Amino acid sequence: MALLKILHYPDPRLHTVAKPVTEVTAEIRQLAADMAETMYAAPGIGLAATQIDRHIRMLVVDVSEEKNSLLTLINPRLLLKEGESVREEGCLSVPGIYDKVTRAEHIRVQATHLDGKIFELDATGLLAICIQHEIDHLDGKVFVEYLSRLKQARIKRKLTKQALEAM
Ligand code: K1U
Ligand code: ZN
Repeated sequence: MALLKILHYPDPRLHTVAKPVTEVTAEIRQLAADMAETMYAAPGIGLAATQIDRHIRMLVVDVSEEKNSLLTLINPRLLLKEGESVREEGCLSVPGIYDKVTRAEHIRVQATHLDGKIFELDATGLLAICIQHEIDHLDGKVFVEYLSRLKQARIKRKLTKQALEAM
């Protein structure tokens, strides 16, 4: 297994729209395992392939306290969005920044499993929020884009400065 490098905002590669996975190969299964390891090590509760500069439609999530409920979603597709929930979000690609985002409270998502089978999942609460956040990454959208232009500009300045200082 391997720890993968996570891209940081405002890296333009975070705005790439990911392509569907055409076949669940051994390479895809290995990438999913590496993504899970990277997510747990960060630590985080989700990770999209976009964040590790692989532009394919795959994400991992585990919102459990015990870190024993890993879900891998390949080619996820939102079938239903219901209600509204406002929650503070963070992002491994936007370190140190947390802000409130409004999303659907209940979702139904269709996805392909690592065994190649298609399944449907109903999610509410943090799991629903996290899956929506990760699907946004696959569509090239970072959560700060829900914030005001002023906040986005401040975050961009702060993270660019941090990146330059780290060089
Ligand atoms: O996509 C990502 O960058 C992962 C992100 C997922 C997420 C968090 C909160 C709301 C929506 C989506 C994170 O995991 S940020 C880190 C985090 O939330 C966390 C870290 C350790 C323990 C508990 C939470
Ligand atoms: Zn994120």
